[in-house]
Amino acid sequence: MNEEYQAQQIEEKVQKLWDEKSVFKAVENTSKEKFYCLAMFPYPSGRLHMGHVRNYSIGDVISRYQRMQGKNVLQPMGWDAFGLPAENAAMKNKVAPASWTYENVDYMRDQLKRLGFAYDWDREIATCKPEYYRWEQWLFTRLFNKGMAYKKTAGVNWCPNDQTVLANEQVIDGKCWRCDTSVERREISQWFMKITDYAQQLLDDLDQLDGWPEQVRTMQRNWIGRSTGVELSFEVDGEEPLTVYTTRADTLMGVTYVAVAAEHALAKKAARDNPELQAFIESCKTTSVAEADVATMEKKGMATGFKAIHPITGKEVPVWVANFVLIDYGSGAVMSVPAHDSRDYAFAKNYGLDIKQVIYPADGSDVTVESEAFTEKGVLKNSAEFDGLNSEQAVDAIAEKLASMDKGEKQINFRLRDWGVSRQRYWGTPIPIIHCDKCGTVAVPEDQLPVVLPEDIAYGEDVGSPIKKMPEFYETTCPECGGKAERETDTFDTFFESSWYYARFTCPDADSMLDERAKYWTPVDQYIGGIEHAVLHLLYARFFHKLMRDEGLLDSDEPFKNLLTQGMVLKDGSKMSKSKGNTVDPQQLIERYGADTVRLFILFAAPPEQSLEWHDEGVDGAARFLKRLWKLVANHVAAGTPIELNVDALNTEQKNLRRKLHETIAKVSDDIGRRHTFNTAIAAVMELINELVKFDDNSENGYAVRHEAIEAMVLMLSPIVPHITQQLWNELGHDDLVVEVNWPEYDESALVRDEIELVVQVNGKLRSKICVAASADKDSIEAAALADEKIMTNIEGKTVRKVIVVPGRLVNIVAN
Ligand code: ANZ
Ligand code: ZN
Repeated sequence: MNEEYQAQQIEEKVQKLWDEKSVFKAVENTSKEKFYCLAMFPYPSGRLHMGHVRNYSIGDVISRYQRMQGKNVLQPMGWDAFGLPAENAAMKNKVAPASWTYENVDYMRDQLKRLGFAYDWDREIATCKPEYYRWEQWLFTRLFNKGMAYKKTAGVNWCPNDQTVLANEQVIDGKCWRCDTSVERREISQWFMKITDYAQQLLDDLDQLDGWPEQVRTMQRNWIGRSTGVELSFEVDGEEPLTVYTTRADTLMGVTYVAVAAEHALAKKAARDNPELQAFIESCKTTSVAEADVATMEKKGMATGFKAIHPITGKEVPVWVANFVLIDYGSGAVMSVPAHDSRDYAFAKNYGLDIKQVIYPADGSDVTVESEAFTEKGVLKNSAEFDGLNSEQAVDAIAEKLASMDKGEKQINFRLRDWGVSRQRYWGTPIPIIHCDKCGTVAVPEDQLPVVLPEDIAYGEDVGSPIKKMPEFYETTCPECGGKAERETDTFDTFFESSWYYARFTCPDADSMLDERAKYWTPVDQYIGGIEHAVLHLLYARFFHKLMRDEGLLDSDEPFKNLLTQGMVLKDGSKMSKSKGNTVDPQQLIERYGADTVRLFILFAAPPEQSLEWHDEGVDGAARFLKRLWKLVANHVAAGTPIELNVDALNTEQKNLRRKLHETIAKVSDDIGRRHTFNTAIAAVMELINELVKFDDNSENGYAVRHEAIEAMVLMLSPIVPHITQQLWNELGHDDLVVEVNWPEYDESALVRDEIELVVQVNGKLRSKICVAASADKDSIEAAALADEKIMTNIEGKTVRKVIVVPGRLVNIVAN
């Protein structure tokens, strides 16, 4: 065996071996328990970054470990290949987004291969390929025909720089998440997916997901935002009654005005002969519709001149237009209770509107609304027949009263809105719809799918989508009347592709969206990715899973059984990113140290859920560890050949080493398999190595004990550093593949301690150590301590006053 560890050479050789034998090809096999492990696929931005290396190393360890547990493992990889960066790069470098993307894919695929991840590359998917996106087009046309996808004109967040619509979640503090430009509000015709039809299921099924971090489940719950309230109406003279939704019907008697959204019909009507109001409504359009902004934005409004009639008192209250009322939540109108709602309070103070307190603390203490709203629940006053009720009772009583008057009823509301999926960008999946003047909106028939996005396009400075200017793309005939018609030129939000790729990996060559293989492999047993996807990507994928289930394509309710959200990779305390210029290029490290060192370092540096602070010295440390491992095995191999271990003839030292080994196996199995704390697993193996280095016993049984330990250690490290361990495994005399070997099991009998070590102190100072039988009683421990040679010398000439025995730990002798 070579004296020196030569990473590059070994890694090349081992990877070739895996390739030749198609070791990671996953084949359906119903006689074996399956394990589907998936790390979120990358956007092909150009090169891998450390976050990718971390994500994929975690997934690879779990996959390899599960395989050694005897499971039939699927671990695929692919590319989230559509999206805006390709267009930006195209404009900058004057290359078509397609060729830019494919070049990046080729480079990054090589990088992943170089890192030795156990992927079934035969299942590789790139979402920008028609063979992939045709099936989401197919699903969309089915959903369109079912009414689950529809078009409507909606106020949208518009990024004037990227020239596209942004989802609410893509607006951060009123700015575009990508380019930081202030977002505007625009009214345009858009495609929507009726995710709201699944709101209750998406909420309920979260209860099944006990393999997810609680924090992520909570975020999803809040995003779905189910509330129970009351929907009630105010009469408006000469107009349709004004419907409002409230979660605080108990405050009804404190209503002093009502407010409608700028887009509300009543606002539009009032603005007809009121130019000032018209101008105000226009000005509201520059604010984004992102709900997150509502809390912090300045509360602005204007009176409409309309008066509404309070449903219970019959008194008139003014109707205002307010910028913080959202058109697509509830009914787009609110009953305003400035005494008990902070937004209404700020607004009332701004415009001198009445403030009427109707809720008081339940404990009888006094509170006023002179300087701020009192937003807690309590007991009603100034509320006529409802006085004295507490908030909960009042909600019921008021709801009942309104119901009896036919003016309101209890209602459940969700904050979740339908998913706007249209993007005005080029590099995405064409929405498979045809617009015909005669027949309206028609889905592209199945036999005309896919609608292929032209890839060979000239890309210039123009930020607009080139297919919007390509008659050869959009001119078509109507599938219904055969007349001239136009294709939709918007493309899908790229979340569309990432919502079902996990399912397509199970049958990437299927002649339909999914085939029977999908039922075998799904759900994903372990999903791994960044916490930044805690809400949207995961919610949309859960939604798609249910859509596909309801098409009969899947037979489970949820896509991801267990979820691991990995922490960020930091340098000098902040996130590694190109813009901060603090990135470490994995490629250079791989070239310098080899893949195993990089993998070992990234897994050792922190537990996967926590952020990982980058230290260059850490990489050196990992490299030294592998050298040490190599040397240990080389020395062992040079010292003899394996012989059978005789468990009944072990001396104490040999027993101790064996115990350490089996304790380590137990710990590492739990750390990798259950806790996913790879760092502590590695630390445990390091300790074992220290013991092995110290263990200098070349007797037959000594050699055999060390051999057992070294073999088990090689197997335990193999999911983490798969190349070096394969080579060492061969050097140890095996010609099979480590991945195909079973994970070592610990031997219960080796864990039993028949002797324990005790510290012996004289007057509180450590003087010696003794070994006693684990079952020894106090008297025999005392006797053994006093008979110890070092102790005898130490207490010579002194009188023993007292001997204290702390079982399992120490003996203290008081002598003077
Ligand atoms: C009166 C009231 C009094 C309210 C009070 C709150 C406190 P959640 O819990 O998120 O469902 N609301 C209703 N529709 C709205 C819209 N389109 N735009 C902005 N705000 C709207 O929120 C429900 C509450 O949000 C409702 O209860 C309503 O204000 C407001 F002391 O009604 B409330
Ligand atoms: Zn037609």
